[in-house]
Amino acid sequence: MDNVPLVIASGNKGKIGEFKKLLDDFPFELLTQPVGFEIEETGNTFMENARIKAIAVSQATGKLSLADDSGLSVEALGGAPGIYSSRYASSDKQRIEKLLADLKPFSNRKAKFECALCIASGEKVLIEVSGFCEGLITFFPKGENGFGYDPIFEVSGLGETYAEMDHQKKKHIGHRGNAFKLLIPELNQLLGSMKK
Ligand code: ITT
Repeated sequence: MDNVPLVIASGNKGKIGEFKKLLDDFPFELLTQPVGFEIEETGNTFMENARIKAIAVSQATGKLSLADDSGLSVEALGGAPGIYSSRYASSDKQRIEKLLADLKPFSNRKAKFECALCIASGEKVLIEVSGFCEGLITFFPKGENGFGYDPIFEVSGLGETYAEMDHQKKKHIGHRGNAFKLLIPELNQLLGSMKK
């Protein structure tokens, strides 16, 4: 069977880079979404937004698509920025600065990274899974790897931020990797059904 075209329904280079590595062993031809493609994330949950993105990109391209909606929920901030993680400020640097400033008055640094993944074909949702990772918000950025909020998210029990880990370690314990572990059997089943 030829590789199956799969559009990564994301404009976030960090996410796309992680998906390229996560999907390395699968028989997919990975494609990017149309240049300038934008869709309003009107959902109230990570999963609703993942569905909205996956369906919109699949309908626009006529191909199978994979969307990821993810974000960081901080306990002392009542779960903010949560589903608004990308809209919290206008660049990764500003988002980190704002989060550290907003959290300054609090000693509770507990936070949770979540990731919802959705695979759609046209308007049909074929697979949806989610994963999370618990941790603490650091007092200043640490580490050079990764993207987004990685330098200020320290994984519980490890004392290391995502940005201090290599890709393999983040894949093993991170929110996207945890969601991906649940996606693997479903993807194998989907690919199996496409061969028939
Ligand atoms: P797409 O919707 O096009 O995929 P986005 O960046 O807008 O891109 P989201 O709406 O899911 O994606 O917003 C997630 C925010 O959380 C965004 O600011 C990301 O950079 C950040 N984020 C998601 N996963 C992350 C990770 O593994 N490490 C650090 N930051 C992450």
